[in-house]
Amino acid sequence: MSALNEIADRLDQAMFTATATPQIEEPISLDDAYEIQRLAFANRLARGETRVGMKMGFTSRAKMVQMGVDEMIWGRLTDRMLVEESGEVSKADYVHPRAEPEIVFLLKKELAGTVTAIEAMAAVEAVAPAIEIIDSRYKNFKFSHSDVVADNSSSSGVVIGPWTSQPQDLSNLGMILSANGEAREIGSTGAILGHPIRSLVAAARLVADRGETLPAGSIVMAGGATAAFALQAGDNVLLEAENLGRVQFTVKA
Ligand code: OOG
Ligand code: MG
Repeated sequence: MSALNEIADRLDQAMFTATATPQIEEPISLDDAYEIQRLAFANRLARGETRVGMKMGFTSRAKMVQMGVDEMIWGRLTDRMLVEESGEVSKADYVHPRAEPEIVFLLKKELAGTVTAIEAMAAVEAVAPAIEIIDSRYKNFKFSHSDVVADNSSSSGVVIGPWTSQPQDLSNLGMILSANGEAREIGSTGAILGHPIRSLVAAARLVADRGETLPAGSIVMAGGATAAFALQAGDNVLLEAENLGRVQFTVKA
């Protein structure tokens, strides 16, 4: 078994058992980190999960500053990560989950490689507000750029709100993420690379760099517009996104 496989299995087990694992000791290249991500994801597919899309990370200044990584990253999503709107998650299923406000695109056409913002928007079937539940498998939620990529960019869960098929201007829509009626993070879709469509443009390019595409029917998460906050048992988390609607979920022990 190669070293990359061993790290992939360790990260997969950490995720599966919701137990923190140490950061990767040896410095690894970004290529190796994406290969570890691919290998660990293959374990999930082998357990019967299906791929539903991808997520972008570190597309806003707030997220880069909070985590100390200043380059965009991406991760893979499965059906098991989808949390029902107004549903409930169990804190015990995660290591140290956090929530952040996002925008999700549903694609009606495949996208890959270099595309313009107009081409990217033409491939979008619908847009929805979403709350991402991120969870690092690393101790203390601390990681380097390559560590977090190997850990599937902290992909863990997503609660998707109402789909809008003819979205208006997405450049500056207010987002309020609250817990138990108290605002925790306030931002704008404009915090995502100036306009969330730029995240979809970047997503098409980044997957193509690794020989992949964004197939029709897949969802693409544009990245957190604000910093994330730590979830506690008992939290009712609500995202209100201007013009796009509301989405919420509850955390139990
Ligand atoms: C890494 C994932 C980043 C985002 O939206 O920027 C991310 C992390 O913060 O753990 O999901
Ligand atoms: Mg995110």
